[in-house]
This record gives sequence, structure tokens and C-alpha cells, in this order.
Amino acid sequence: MDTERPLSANERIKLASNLLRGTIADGLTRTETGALADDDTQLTKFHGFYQQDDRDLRAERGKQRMEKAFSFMVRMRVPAGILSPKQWLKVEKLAVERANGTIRLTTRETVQFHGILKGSLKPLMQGLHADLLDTIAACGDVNRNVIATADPWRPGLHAEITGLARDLSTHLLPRTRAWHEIWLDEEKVSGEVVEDEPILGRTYLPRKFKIAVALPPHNDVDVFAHDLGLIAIVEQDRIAGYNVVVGGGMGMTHGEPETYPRVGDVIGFCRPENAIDVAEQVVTVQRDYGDRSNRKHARLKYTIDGMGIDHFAALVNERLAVKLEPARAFAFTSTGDRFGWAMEADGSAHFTLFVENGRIRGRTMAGLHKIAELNVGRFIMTPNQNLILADIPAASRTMVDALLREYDLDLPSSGLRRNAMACVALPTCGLAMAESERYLPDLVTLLEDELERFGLREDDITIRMTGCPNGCARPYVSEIGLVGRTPGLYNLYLGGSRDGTRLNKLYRGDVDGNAIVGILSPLFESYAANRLDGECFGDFAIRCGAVAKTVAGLDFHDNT
Ligand code: SRM
Ligand code: SF4
Repeated sequence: MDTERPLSANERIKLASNLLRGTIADGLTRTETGALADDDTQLTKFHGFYQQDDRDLRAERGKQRMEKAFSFMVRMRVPAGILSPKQWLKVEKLAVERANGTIRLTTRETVQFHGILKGSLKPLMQGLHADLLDTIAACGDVNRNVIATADPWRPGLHAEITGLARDLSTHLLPRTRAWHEIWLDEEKVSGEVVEDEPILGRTYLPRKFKIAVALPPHNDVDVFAHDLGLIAIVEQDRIAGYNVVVGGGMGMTHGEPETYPRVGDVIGFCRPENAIDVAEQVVTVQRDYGDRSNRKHARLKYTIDGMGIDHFAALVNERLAVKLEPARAFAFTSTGDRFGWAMEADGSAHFTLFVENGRIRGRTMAGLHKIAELNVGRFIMTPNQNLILADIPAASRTMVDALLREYDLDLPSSGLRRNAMACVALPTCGLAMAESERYLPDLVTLLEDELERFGLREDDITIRMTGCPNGCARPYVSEIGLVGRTPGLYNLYLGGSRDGTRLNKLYRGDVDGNAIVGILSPLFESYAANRLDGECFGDFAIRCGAVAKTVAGLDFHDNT
């Protein structure tokens, strides 16, 4: 750890916060403003919410000298993304009564509520808690929601890894009672705070920390994009243990090459009974060695690149009771979801529902309400912003199927659309430089026309868009990535692999929608004519770029 450089402002705020309490409770009582105190807006992240303002209204309200249209975004903690039908109904009720009437499924298997006014925060938190849900550590410099493969095929293995996700989440939670005190009115610890943070430390981690658990051959979680990934190794139908991947991350800043996306490195293998210790020690090494001066350089990926992967692995091993073994073989095939019905041997079934960019409202919400009222199965949110109605018993399948049809929840989509993801961006995200969720569906419609012309409509091709370079839809590991630069303009990346193991590359900077279609159309044509057997679009793009630009004349740049 560098002790010479001054600590970042957030470190000061955390230290002075009395274990994440700050003056949040007081701020909630102040009715003269829709906002909270500045320092508290950093602390609220640890409680699972962000202060935002409606950016569509910002200029007009500024002109009128009015306060910004403040509201809050609340993110739930749902390890492995699993909700009961009853919990789903509660989420919907709170979205309608306390937020903007929509449920937003995120790229990390949880729900975000948007547009919550200050006075609704407490009822919302209490409503969640009444159904055994919470928002603790959903954001902030802590271990975030732990995600695990959403696909419930192979139920025994799925149960084991989702159980691990839950245990990891619980084990790495902050110990402070601040959340319970502020939101549930739990009696305050009198006088000096007596809790301690044995794992995270009293100033928590230098930056956010994310864990994903994958079950090959499915890499729906994008395990290489996380600070820590665990890849289940299945031998004789049992989980023998997990390969340990460290140092993935997507965020970068335009024009700052010292910031970059990175795919994680595999550093070894651990037995199932040691997985939690491995996670704890990776977290504690990052706690002790991460950069607390410069938040743009504070993620684990930079800690690792600073000291070298071998040194990092050695530090983790030193702290482990049982050392890592050599990594074992594994293979991924895709990062996408499997849509439609999938049957289990016992007659039960799962239905994976396409939810465009994760936003649930209107008829989709009404149909899911009816299905949840049947009170069968489970709702599993996928890391691709979709939803699986899992474990539907044979006796209920016809009824669920009828509701899916009645509410148009089973309509087919093109291969490109069903593999598309967009981050939230405008109007709520304070960091957005361009549209994303509100624009990608229209761009996909234009691209579908081109794909149709070349007979590629049904081909799975991943396309991901973000409104800024932070990478919330993991655009740097998709086959086609679009990253917002300024309103209407995007950087276009090509060449991610279908299995999520390879970063794509910057292909063209500052292109608008028409230019994007103009660039991709001949590439689609060339792909249709010249692809190798089974070759996916991302691999084709790389092959064209690497092999003397013969097929499509691709000219790649480095993606930093
Ligand atoms: Fe993200 C910040 C939305 C997944 C990297 N992200 C934000 C904020 C909170 C903006 C802010 O700080 O003010 C966005 C809120 C927008 C809104 O109005 O709702 C936001 N991130 C999202 C979600 C909702 C995108 C989505 O459309 O689904 C995802 C919520 C995940 C969850 O449930 O926890 C989301 N964010 C991601 C991912 C993907 C992942 O983790 O698999 C990444 C890239 C992976 C990574 O962390 O490296 C990601 N978000 C960021 C970053 C850049 C971090 C960095 O290391 O540079 C920021 C900005 C920051 O932290 O300073 C950010
Ligand atoms: Fe906001 Fe940028 Fe994340 Fe999109 S990628 S949600 S614009 S921070």
C-alpha cells in the first residue's frame, strides 16, 4: 500500500461515517429538499441506493432556478438472482407504489427501482424486509450481489452453486447494523459503536468488488469480467471444486489509457469446502493492497497488474489455510440465455423469457403478475437481463403457457435482439454520455433488416451498448460493443468471443446509428458468405482483422 499519496475523499467519508451511518437518518427527515447531504450520498451506496436526478428535466429546471428533480435508485441484493413468486409480487407492488412503476432487471441478476422520492425510501426498504429481502451492500466499496449461473438445468449442480453464491454473499456482508437501524428502526447501539468489520475493515474496500460463480459450459455470468470468478469443475456429475479467476473488470475512461477493461486470470483450483476462504483472502489482499488514493486505479485488476499476477497469487496463498491446487480443464460455449421451454426428466419445466434490456412494465408486468399469483416455481433473473420461470410443475405448465401467450410473453425475437443488452443510461444515470436502453432497441431493428437480407436473422450474435465507458452491460466482451461518447455517437468494438473469454477491439470511433448500420451491413454480408463452419461473428471479425484484411478489410485498433 502506498502511504505517501493522500487518501481519496471517499476514504475520509467512510472513516468519519461511524460504520456507514453518516447523517443519513437526519437527512431523511429534512423535507425542504429532495436530496441528502453530499457525503451521505456516497454512504447510501453501501445501503443499496444512489441519489439521481431526472436528466431530461435538468436544463429546464436549471433555467427556472428550481432544485434538480431528485429521486433515488434502489438496487436489491439477491444472491444468484432467485425470488419466490411471493417476493416477485412484493417487488412489483413496491415498484408501482413507491417507484416509477417499472422493475429493472440488471446485468447482475437483481432488480433496480428508479424514481423513488426521499419519503418513499423507508417504506420501500421495510416492504422488502418484510419479505426477507434487502439492499445491503448492493452498491458501495464492498462485495456486491454475488451472481451465479441462472440456468437451472442440472438442478443438483445449480442448487449447489447458488447455495455457494448465497453463502459468499452472507459471509462477506458488512457487519455494521447501520442498515437495520436506519431503515428498520432497530434500536441504536448506544455510545461508541461496538461492531467491527473483521473482513472488510472499518474503511471497507478501496472500491467495489464483484463475484460470479459459473457452471460450464454456460458462461452466462461472464465470469472473466468479475474481480473474482469461480468456475465449477464437474467430475462424475459432482462439483469437484472451483477454478479461481481474479482481476476481471470492464470500466475505463475515454482518453485515459491507464484505465482499461481486463479479463480475469485463472490462478488455481480450490475444493468446494475452501471456496469461501479463497474469496475472503482475495478480498483481504485487495483490502490491504488496493489503491486508496486514486479511485480510478482502485479495482482489483489494477492491484494485480501493479504487483504481477504471480505475486498476487502468492499473497493469496500465504493467507489460505489450504493452498490452491493447479487449475483444471474447463470449456465454455456461450454467454447467452436459452429461451423458451426446457423440460426436466420429472416433467417439470423452465421457461426463459426475453425481457428487452431488463425493463418490465405494462403488459409484461401484468402477465408476470398473473403467473406469480399461481404461486408455483421460482423467478430467476439472468445476468443477461432476462427472466427464467423455473421449476414449473407439470400440472401447472399448461396454465403458465396460456398466460405467456395471452400476454405476448413468448414472442420470438431475432438472434441479435435476444442477445442484446443495454445499460440504463439516460435519463437516470448521472454518468451517461449517450442513450443506451432507450436507443438500442431501435438500432437493433435497423440491423435486423440487414441481417434478414443476408439470411442471418436467426443467428446468435451478441451486441451490447452502454451510455459511457464504465461498461455496465459488459460491452468489451461482446461480439459487437457500442460505447457512448457523446449524445448520438458511439465507439464501435468488434471481435469478442461467444464464450466471453476474449476482449473485443475498438474498430471505429464516434459513429452514429446510420454509420453503425453502414459499417456492419457489409460485414454481415461477408460473414454470411465467408464464415467457417460454426464460426461465430466475433471470431470471424478477428480472423478478418488478423488475416491480412482479406475478407472484410477490417482495421483494428487496441481497445484501450
Ligand atoms: Fe454499473 C456505475 C448501472 C453493472 C461498471 N452502474 C453505475 C451507476 C450506479 C451510475 C453511478 O455510479 O452513478 C449506474 C446506475 C444507472 C441507473 O440509473 O440505474 C449503473 N451497472 C448498472 C446496471 C443497472 C446496468 C444494467 O443496465 O443492468 C448494472 C447493475 C448491476 C447490479 O445489479 O449490481 C451494472 N456496472 C455493471 C457492470 C457489469 C457487471 O458487473 O457484471 C459493470 C462492469 C464490470 C465492472 O465492475 O468492472 C459496471 N458501473 C460500473 C462502473 C465502472 C467501474 C470501474 O471499475 O470503473 C461504474 C462507475 C463507478 O463505479 O465509478 C458504474
Ligand atoms: Fe450509466 Fe455508464 Fe453504467 Fe451506462 S455504462 S449505466 S451510462 S455508468
